[in-house]
Amino acid sequence: MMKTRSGFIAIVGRPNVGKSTLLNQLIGEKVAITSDKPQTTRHRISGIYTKDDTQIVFVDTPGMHKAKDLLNKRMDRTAVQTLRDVDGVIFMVDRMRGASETHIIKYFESIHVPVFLVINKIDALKNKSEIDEIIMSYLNVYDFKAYIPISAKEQTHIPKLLEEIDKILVEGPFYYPIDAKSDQSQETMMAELIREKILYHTEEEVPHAVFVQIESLKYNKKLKTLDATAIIIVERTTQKLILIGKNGEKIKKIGMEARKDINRTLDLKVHLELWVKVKKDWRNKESDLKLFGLGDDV
Ligand SMILES: Nc1nc2c(ncn2[C@@H]2O[C@H](COP(=O)(O)OP(=O)(O)OP(=O)(O)O)[C@@H](O)[C@H]2O)c(=O)[nH]1
Ligand SMILES: [Mg+2]
Repeated sequence: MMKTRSGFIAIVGRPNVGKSTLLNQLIGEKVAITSDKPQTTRHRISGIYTKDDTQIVFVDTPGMHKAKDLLNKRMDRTAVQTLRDVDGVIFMVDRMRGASETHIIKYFESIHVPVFLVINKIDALKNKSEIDEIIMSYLNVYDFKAYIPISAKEQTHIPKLLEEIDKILVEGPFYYPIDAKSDQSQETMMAELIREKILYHTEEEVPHAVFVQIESLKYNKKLKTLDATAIIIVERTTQKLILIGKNGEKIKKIGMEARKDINRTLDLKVHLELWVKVKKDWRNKESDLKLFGLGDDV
């Protein structure tokens, strides 16, 4: 039998630095949703990279920050716990070291695996010398395995990052079939794609107050489509009104874009029905979080 090599690599960092964008580029497919709003990723998502004799499971995590509500505290903990189960860590940053980066680095002291400092968004820097300034601010605070400037968006230096990760892999089994790309169910991915459109079309507190749940999925033999009903949960009636929009225009647009993306990303023809429901303060209720798969035991 062929000898195989494998490993689990966590991707951690502050919210909005580009972790999920990198995951998607590494896998070559949309595995995780992304947005310009912080706290987009809420649970850990594995993206599976398989090439020749090598399989790397990249574990995307929610952005780490000082959390206020129970949901965000849970998200933070998810990221911290992921650090314990991996063979290496990508610590992603997009600026010089500040208090929040220093806070995250503290968690690396108790794990005994290599940590790569990945400086993302170099396409947005005006000057190459800024990369050096950023790297300098991280020297002497932790013994990073390597310092790798990249642009996840423009796919700059991603092979270099893979090369560095490859060096730390050891002999091990393939944990997933060779054609697997993600550990997410189709249903979860569908809900995530709907949430991504909501993130795009709403502002301020609304994106954070939303949870999407697929209520029913039925195959329609006659039309050869999947009939899906999704419930969009918000925390207040005002948020519900914002989401629905004037004459229902906003929700219609969200539904249309989600349907198109589900078709493109999951290769599924769906008929999508969206309902908006208010569940007061769900982000702070253990019972609701549990119901949504974000409970204490995850
Ligand atoms: N200019 C530039 N923007 C980027 C790059 N990578 C990601 N972005 C943008 O940064 C924003 C955040 O990207 P995400 O991938 O959702 O960030 P994240 O770290 O997963 O965020 P959370 O899930 O909220 O923690 C999006 O608007 C991306 O398009 C990059 O290399 N260059
Ligand atoms: Mg993310």
